[in-house]
Amino acid sequence: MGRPNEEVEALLQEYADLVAISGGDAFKARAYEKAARAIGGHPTDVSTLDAKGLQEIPNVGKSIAEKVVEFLSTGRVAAVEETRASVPAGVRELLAIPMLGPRKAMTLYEELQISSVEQLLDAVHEQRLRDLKGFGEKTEANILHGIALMQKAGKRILISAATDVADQVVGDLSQVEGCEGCAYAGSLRRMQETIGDVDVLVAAEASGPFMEAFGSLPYAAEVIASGRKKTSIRTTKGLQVDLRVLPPDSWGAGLLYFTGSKAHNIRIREIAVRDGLKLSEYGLFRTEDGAKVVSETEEEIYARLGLPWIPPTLREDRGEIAAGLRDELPELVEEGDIRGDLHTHTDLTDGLASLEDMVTAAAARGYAYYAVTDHAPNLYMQRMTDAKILAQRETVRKLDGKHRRMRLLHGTELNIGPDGEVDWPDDFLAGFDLCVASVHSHFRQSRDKLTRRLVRACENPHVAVLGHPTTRLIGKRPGIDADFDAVFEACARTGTALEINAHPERLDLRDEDILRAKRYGVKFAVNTDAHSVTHLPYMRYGVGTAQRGWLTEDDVINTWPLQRLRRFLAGPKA
Ligand code: DGT
Ligand code: CA
Ligand code: CA
Ligand code: ZN
Repeated sequence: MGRPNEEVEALLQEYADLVAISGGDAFKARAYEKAARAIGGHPTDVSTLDAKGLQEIPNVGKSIAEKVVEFLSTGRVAAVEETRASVPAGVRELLAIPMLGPRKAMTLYEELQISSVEQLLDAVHEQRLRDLKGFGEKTEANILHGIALMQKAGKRILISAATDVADQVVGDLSQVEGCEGCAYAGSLRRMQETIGDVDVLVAAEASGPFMEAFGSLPYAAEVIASGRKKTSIRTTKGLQVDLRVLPPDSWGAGLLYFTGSKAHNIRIREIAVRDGLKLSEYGLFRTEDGAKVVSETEEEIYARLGLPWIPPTLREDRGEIAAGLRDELPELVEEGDIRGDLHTHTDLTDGLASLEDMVTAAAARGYAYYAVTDHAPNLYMQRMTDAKILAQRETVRKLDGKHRRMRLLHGTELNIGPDGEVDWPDDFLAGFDLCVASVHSHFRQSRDKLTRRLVRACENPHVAVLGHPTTRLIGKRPGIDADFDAVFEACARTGTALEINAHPERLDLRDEDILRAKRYGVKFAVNTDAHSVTHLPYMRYGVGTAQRGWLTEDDVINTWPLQRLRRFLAGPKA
């Protein structure tokens, strides 16, 4: 897929895993991992760089740069192939299990010859792991839990990966002669947090040329099924894409039908039936004589059923039909309403880009304001100090207003400690424009303890935003087990905004939690938590999630003018 940086990132990460599994130098494995991350987050297309240019990317040295050049020119790297050959594929598969690292995977293979997830499950159930050095009942429980998480995520993929593929397919098919319309539908149009397959629709008189073009796209690895109405492919990255070609005059009906959700479709079909109508992917018809009523646009179909057009992100049968019938649909927040990002990092901690580069990229997005919130000292590996953050503040003040007049806020992302305490004393915290506070450790405390911990963080007068509140990582780590109703209540009471973290692996809070929290009168902040300039556009996924939670501009503090935002930050707490 036209994203060399991601391909190189995946290759270097695989190599890092292979080195670690095969008992190689841990330092070397870490070096490859860091380089993988740096290249993945690098804004320039690496295929346009030579070895020298590559070495200007942080964490990319000579030997790594040479491997990247080798990969970009030949599609393979000899050193990686060699290491691959020495590690059974099944062992590397084990690494996909959350909470199972390379060292343990290697032990499992060497001591018990385990080289697949099934074999590992058998061994756990037969209690064969307990006798291994470094394993115990707790490890067994973790492994079982990890496997369950992985299986639950199944083959669903992150919304970002699906969006990249869908944009590419829509772009390519729009070029085919005779195309009168092309768009993606399904769960991706509804912006669900993970995507099973991508559904693309084309409006055209003749389907043949589109089916043909689709099957021969350079990133189509395999045609799974092909027909006159529908063709399915699997991309080189393993994602399924379905293409359906519709007659142009049933575009609206097709779009509505294939956007779903199934539950939403069933509801509107019920309304149609009550009106003596029949709704299909071809249009709305009179039951009596089969005469077509409307079919060309979604608006016309909804209107004939007594409904306003319903935004796809609401089409989940969560009350949108009833609200539409009463003409009480929310005016959803949109990406264009976002005036700034309130949770971002730089290379002062674990970000990949400098403060200047992040600010320049943020200003290019047209933001009115932007907060820099690097990690605080209690996340020891980030090595933050008072001196460093104060020096950063000076630079922030100098850059304030210099890029397209964008205003800068100097903040930090605090760590919520095991008892709800945060970094730095009160007087030091008072110097920040904004404090985000997040849980980064001690995920497995008791429910009571976790709840009290989060509530206490909200009660801290300096904490304005609760960052990635559940800390879940999609397909990798479950959210923490707290009484979130109590947390939402505390946020509302203390004027603490809940973050909707837009990173596609987090999307935290998720839609259902947002809906619940909104009932407490909480405000939200949609933030990217960007660690590189390439993460700033993740905002769209956060806004999609906010829409799925029925949020309006008024609910989201970073759509507000700066003055109103500042009043909120000073808050009832001040
Ligand atoms: P996914 O792919 O699992 O992330 O979820 P969707 O919603 O994209 O589901 P998918 O790809 O199976 O189908 C796309 C849409 O097409 C779905 O949301 C509703 C519609 N659809 C497909 N098959 C049927 C069906 O048999 N009955 C109804 N009512 N709708 C269907
Ligand atoms: Ca789908
Ligand atoms: Ca599908
Ligand atoms: Zn964080």
